[in-house]
Amino acid sequence: MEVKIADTVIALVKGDITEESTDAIVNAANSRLMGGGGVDGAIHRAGGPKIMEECRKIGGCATGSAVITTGGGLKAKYVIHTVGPIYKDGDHQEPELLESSYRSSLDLALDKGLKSIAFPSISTGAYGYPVEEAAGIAIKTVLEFVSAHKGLALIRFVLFSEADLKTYSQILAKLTK
Ligand code: AR6
Repeated sequence: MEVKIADTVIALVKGDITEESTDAIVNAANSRLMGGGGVDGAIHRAGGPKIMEECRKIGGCATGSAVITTGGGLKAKYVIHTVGPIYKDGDHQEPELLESSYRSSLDLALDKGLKSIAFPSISTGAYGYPVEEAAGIAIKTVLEFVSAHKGLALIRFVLFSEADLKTYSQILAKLTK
């Protein structure tokens, strides 16, 4: 599914984000930037040790913030590492922090002059964020961002399962009708 808002295409696909050739792909990292499982593990495996070397130099990233490294051996030129919140019960600033993860990543892409960016479903794996709520925040944040900022031609969500793609698609359709 895809929609165009102002100058930006927002696209939803099912796939493996490590294969994306957007200018940047976003990593759902942890605050120590030390790698892990899920999408983080897949990105470091596919991109090689250079990304981890750069992460070590950066040293860490607060929850809700984002940092950038090169893409190592990936097709994407850059990896934007953001740290989503660990979901407890929704009353521990999880929505604000998740919104901040998406916004910080988009700000960084714009500051770097990038034209395209691919996101995974941040926080909805190991960090346990209920996917429907997280998808609502992700899509709403992206829609607000593209109405306020020119410069990004493509924002793509790369969802790992058919169920997640369906959830994100329903929410994008609802928020843009
Ligand atoms: N491409 C796209 N999406 C993927 C891929 C992939 N190759 N692999 C997994 N996903 P998670 P989090 C999906 O756990 O919840 C790590 O250990 C996955 O199915 O990767 O933010 C970090 O080091 C899910 O829908 O990220 C942190 O410690 C989504 O990506 C912690 O996990 C996010 O799942 C971060 O947890």
